[in-house]
Amino acid sequence: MNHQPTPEDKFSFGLWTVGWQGRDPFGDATRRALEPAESVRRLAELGAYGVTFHDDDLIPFGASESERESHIKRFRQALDETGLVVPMATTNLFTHPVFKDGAFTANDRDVRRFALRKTIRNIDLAVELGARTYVAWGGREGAESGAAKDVRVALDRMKEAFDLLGAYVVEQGYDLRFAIEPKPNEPRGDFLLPTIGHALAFIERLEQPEMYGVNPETGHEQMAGLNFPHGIAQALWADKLFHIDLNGQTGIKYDQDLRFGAGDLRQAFWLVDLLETSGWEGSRHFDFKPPRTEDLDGVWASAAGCMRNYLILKERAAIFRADPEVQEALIASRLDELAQPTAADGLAALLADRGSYEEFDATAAAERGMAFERLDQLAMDHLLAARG
Ligand SMILES: [Mn+2]
Repeated sequence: MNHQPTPEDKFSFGLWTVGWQGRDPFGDATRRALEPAESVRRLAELGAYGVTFHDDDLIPFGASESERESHIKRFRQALDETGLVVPMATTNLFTHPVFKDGAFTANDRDVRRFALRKTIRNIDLAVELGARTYVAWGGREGAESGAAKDVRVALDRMKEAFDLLGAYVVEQGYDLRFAIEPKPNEPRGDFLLPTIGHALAFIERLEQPEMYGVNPETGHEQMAGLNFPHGIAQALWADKLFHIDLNGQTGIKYDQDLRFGAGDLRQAFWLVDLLETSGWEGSRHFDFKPPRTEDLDGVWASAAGCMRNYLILKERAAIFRADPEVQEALIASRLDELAQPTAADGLAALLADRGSYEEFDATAAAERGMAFERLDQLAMDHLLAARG
């Protein structure tokens, strides 16, 4: 198979990913700044479909109205020239020092009001550029110490912010949904809405829950030691996977943002298998950071690697699913039985069924092997291209 991406693959990249200059807590930038239009052109050449942005990626914080217009104009020209689309946009509510204690949940009320206005301003631009999804990552919503943040009250403020943003979108008649991005920590000591599960539970408390879903990121769940494909499966099950951030991470440590496929390769394989078999139609969005060891050639190699790894895993997963021996192994592991309802005969029949309890042979059932190891080795063989 050809692993050359095309726009039909729906790969998208944040401007801040390839545009990352390599500044980290211990070192200065190792690369020059990229003009957004330059990134758009290079990504289009590589076979991408879309590009996404934070307001400040496109228009530097504090730019004048005329500067703002010229930045937008140059970006729009590059989009028109290349055919790249903008499926999503988001707000930077974490870089400027004003957000040091958060944005929607900052203890300072005037900071919260500024954060909402900054977000609303970029929602207008996002819609103007065709975005249908608005991501919200609370990059400073959290605390380092106990008394500093009353978490229950902060969650009231978080709900208030999302309800106001939802009301604005409805009032304007925009076709836009919000995707909340969970993360357990970094740069705050502990974040609010740290995992997919926390975010899903929060959404149900909002005034118009149907307008909100999640934007899970591979590394963010893995920083909490969680299984990313399992989290994505639950988001899909809840019909709440509104967007996804693909990258790589090796276990519980700082946010590595490696290119997709680096890090936990087995989880990457199961994730691609899940996305491709679920019929999910969202863009495959990469939120990674080309390591600061790389020059610009390395940046584009890293971006190309994200897409290539996705396509290779997609191919390996499809071959895995089509292998007759795998299909047989799935039956041996009784996946077909998992798909059967437990009591389609109803509660009364279950209670009357002596075979389900009084005459149930727990010892015999306990002795039945599940045959998962054979199934998993087949997956491993396919992932490593030792089969098919
Ligand atoms: Mn990350």
